Amino acid sequence: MSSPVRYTLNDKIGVITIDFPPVNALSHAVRQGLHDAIAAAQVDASEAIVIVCDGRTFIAGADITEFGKPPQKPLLPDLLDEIEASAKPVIAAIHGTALGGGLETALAAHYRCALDTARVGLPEVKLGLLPGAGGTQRLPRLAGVTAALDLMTSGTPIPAAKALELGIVDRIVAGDLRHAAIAWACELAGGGKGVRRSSEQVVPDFDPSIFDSYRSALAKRAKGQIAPRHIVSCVQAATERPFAEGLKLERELFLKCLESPQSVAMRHLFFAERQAAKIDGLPKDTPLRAIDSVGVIGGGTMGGGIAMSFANAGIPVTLIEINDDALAHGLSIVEKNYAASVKRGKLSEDAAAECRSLIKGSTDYADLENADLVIEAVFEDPELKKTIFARLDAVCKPGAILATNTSYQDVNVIAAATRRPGDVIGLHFFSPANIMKLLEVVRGDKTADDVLATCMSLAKKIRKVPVMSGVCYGFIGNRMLQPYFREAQLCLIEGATPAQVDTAMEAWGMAMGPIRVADLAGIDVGYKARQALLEEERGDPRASRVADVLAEMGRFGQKTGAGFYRYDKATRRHESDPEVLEIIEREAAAFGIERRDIPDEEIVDRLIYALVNEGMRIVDEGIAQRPGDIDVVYVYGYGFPVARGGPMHFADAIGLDKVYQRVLEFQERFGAEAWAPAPLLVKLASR
Ligand code: T1G
Repeated sequence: MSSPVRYTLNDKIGVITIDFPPVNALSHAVRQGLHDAIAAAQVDASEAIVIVCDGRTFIAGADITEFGKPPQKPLLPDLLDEIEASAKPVIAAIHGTALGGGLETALAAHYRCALDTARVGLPEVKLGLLPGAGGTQRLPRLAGVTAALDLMTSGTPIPAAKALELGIVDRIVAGDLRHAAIAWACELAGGGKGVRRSSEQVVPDFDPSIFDSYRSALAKRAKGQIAPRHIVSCVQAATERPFAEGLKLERELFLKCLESPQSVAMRHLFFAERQAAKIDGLPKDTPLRAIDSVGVIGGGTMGGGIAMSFANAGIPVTLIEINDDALAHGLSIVEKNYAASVKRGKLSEDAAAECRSLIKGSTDYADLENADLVIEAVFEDPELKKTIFARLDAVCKPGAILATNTSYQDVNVIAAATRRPGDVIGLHFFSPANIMKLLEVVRGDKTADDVLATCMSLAKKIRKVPVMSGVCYGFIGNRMLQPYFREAQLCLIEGATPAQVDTAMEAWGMAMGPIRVADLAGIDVGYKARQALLEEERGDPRASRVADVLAEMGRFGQKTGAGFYRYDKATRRHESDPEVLEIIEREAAAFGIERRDIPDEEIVDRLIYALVNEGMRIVDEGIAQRPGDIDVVYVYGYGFPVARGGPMHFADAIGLDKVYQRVLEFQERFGAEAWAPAPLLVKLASR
């Protein structure tokens, strides 16, 4: 098998070319090839060396698929020391994204040039890791402590212009990168410019208190994650210890992270997210429909956010409302959201104005006749949705995709309201739709393959993470949320307080506890959904009584200033409300429940295992293609901790037999039907 690394002598410049699709990851073969090429260049007639990549990007990091396997030499840190030790100047020529070990390779080189479209970054922290090939020691020496900490603890890449400003790259080039890099190498060699080792640079001045301020900020922002705080220790070592000693600490802490369950979980999510974008059985070359214009029905919170998602990706949107007042209100929400993004520095004034200009309002469905995609985002009234789809069927051009943003309704029933059910699909956005990354793509029984493929690929274009779901009540996310909320409500009526349930779940890692989520989503929403169900479909009355009482009192949550908690009008801060505790005790007594102290561990297990058990059913029924899809849904849509990898990965990590035993125990204690173990759980646990 030929090496993915070529070495050619171009006049007096040695050119090392890496060609290892799709992203030139530093696999063993690439490392070996680089090692051989650098060694060859040391002894040939070359006067300088260029490292450049073929394909769509410079090295995008170590090969993540090799993690967890026995390491093969040359190891990356040693290879990069060889590159830095080269007697001849080494130039890294960057295009696409130089990430992780890729940027570290460039930092070990003596000079760096980049195309103006390039981006560089150290995203290891998103994998529960830290830069493990000298990045924590070389970057502070080149770009300073603050920039180094920001790049490594955020994991967010920066554009080439910013990298130039920070001294990470030395030159921005345009046009033919390889040619420009070779020309520059000639210049350097001709100008007698020798090697310039990053490890020998001195860290620019810095404020020593920076490390503690980052530690406290990260303790909040990356609650419970180990990699961010190890990154701070490594960067601090770069300012206090000789390079070699700093490298030693980096290696030690890198291996700690690599072996941690957190990194295993986050690496699982990396691949699960990419797998989720693939539809089993759908040919890769399924033709896609062109989506150059979009219509959105309903200018409420969801409709406005959905319109912004498309406008932010440069796709013009027509926002439809029933009358001018409603339209003006809808557009004012969009205005406010863009103003807020500018205020937070997320968007420049110009960019916001440009996106805003792509959103047009109308009250006339005829303005949708040429739209390629129309998304209905009105409130959850099944009859209203059917009426809208019948109108769209009459107005929209053949080949237009008709989508519903329903959170739980039957997409097949909605599709049947048209003569073109093959063009109907569910696109379930999450609130706020212009921020939340998750998009549940709901495949109806008659949804055409090209409609599905188009929407999965479109999701990436509007910077969403797509996960396909089959049709069932609540699809993947909201269906699993029902038993999760059921257990939260039962823990309340059996003895816990709202604060105890939320604190237990947030300490475990959930972004927000279930009771606060109920107040945020609106207690009236769940109440109306229950009222729309038949009595026997509403499930255990003990699990909704308190919420029903609050809803009937007009306590809908944050939006009314009171729900399970009371909310401060100005700060929106929540506080416990003794009146709610009285209601819980009264309703418990009405059910004849003797309330007891419930340990936090039991609260966590009941809620998380309820999720897992329902997740098993969803996989078994084929509603989700694979367990990893469920993990992506919960991490991107429901604030499940990334460091635990999602509910299904978490169950695997602690052992399905242990989960099964606990579910059986709960079945014994809390009810045969609610806690009936999913057949797939029984099967896998017994194996
Ligand atoms: N290793 C192995 N496979 C990778 C990979 C990597 N680093 N990066 C991408 N792939 C695969 C991916 O699974 C997919 O495969 C295909 O490439 C296309 O990816 C020592 C420890 C580069 C911005 O974290 O962020 O270096 O699904 O669909 O949207 O300090 O990939 O087609 O079979 O994402 O155009 C640090 C990870 C590693 C960057 C391109 N590097 N990659 O995005 O394509 S740790 C990263 C990305 C490290 C050192 C440490 C993105 C991308 P498949 P894609 P994309």
